[in-house]
Amino acid sequence: MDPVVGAGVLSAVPTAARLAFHQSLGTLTDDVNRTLEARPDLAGLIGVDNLDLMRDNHANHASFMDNVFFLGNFKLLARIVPWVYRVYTARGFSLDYFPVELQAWADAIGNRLPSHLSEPILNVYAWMIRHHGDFAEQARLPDAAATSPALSVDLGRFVGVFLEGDFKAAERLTKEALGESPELEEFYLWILDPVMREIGRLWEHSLVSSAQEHVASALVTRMMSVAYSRIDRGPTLGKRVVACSGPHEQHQIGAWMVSDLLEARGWDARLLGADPSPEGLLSLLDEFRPAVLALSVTVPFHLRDAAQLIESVRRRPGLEDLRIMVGGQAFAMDASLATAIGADGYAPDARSAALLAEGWWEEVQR
Ligand code: B12
Repeated sequence: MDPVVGAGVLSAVPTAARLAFHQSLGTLTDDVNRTLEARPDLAGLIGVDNLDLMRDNHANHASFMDNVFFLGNFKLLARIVPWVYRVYTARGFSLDYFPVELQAWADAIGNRLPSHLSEPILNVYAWMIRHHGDFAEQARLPDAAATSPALSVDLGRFVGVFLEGDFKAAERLTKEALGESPELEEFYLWILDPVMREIGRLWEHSLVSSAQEHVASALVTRMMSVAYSRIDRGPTLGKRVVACSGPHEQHQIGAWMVSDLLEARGWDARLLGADPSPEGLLSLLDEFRPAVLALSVTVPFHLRDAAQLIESVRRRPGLEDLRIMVGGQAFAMDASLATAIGADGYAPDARSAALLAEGWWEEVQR
């Protein structure tokens, strides 16, 4: 059975229970680490030299569940769990680790929280444990390699040169695919975006290391800087946008693309990059007075932080007219998350982000 469909049976965790869970995240994570580390069969469950990876998984699990309870979105839970199974089994974890881990969370929650608060949370854990087989099956389904949305190029050649950080070769391949003076939008959306998606897919299957992923990201940012320097700027006509990633979010290439494509359409853009300080962002909004804030969120466990940031922007006197759009892969599985975190709009890619901002600007001018 597809767990995404089955997740419909779960009911929202009441506020008091999810706040108690939120406040106990550190303690619960320590309990789960201790329980797993005390098991004589640990090496069989997580493989060799994987203790830090297991602790990382527990920290991420805590943040992720906190977000799921905050959003009351169990389809998100059902969609992410197979990804977790895939990533960790590709790194030597046994499938048997997951029900053991989930039971350790259930025991820790049962021990630490009073029963009227733990009960609704334990229902969710019982459901996850019951669906272990379904999650394992979903994780085993083959996934297709990323392709360019409009070009029939061999992305594998690009992936190879990006993983080596080979600027010259990447430039040569780009010119072969898009001609001597590639359009910014085509270069970003038809080449860089799918190439990075494919590198992510390979990382997920442990076929690419984190170091290689970093090398590829560095090359992308170098190539984007060169492309950016060629933008033909006209007068900005007062159209102002601030673009950044959400709090704690390290993925920033998407926000850069949104910012650059808006600049190419005559917007005056301020790009803050990754993990901005909420206070710094608010001060910039006060001073710069943009019409649009474009916020990028990739990792689902950063959604709660993004929601809190949006809430503080909404409460800020003087920013009542600011429109907030969100995008990034956290919304790819479920676009309704954009409204759930308080945004005015969502766009699936940087081109549609630019069109949405233009539409908003035209509305204001009328
Ligand atoms: C590069 C990369 C990194 C780099 C980021 C470097 C940088 N300077 O940005 C580093 C190494 C830091 C990193 C870290 C991590 N990463 Co990473 N990363 C990637 C990778 C390979 C590419 C990301 C990227 O730049 N894509 C290209 C951009 C252009 O795509 P995009 O952001 O989606 O943007 C497009 C649209 O979404 C949209 N858009 C984006 N932002 C916005 C904003 C608005 C307002 C709008 C309207 C539209 C919009 O427009 C863009 C262009 O069309 C992806 C794989 C993938 N599928 O993308 C994994 C991926 C995102 N990472 C992943 C993970 C798990 C992580 C880590 C948790 C673990 C790790 N790998 O170390 C950490 C988390 C760090 C953190 N705290 O945020 C997972 C997330 C999976 C999930 N289910 O959550 C992915 C999907 C890999 C995978 N297949 O498993 N990562």
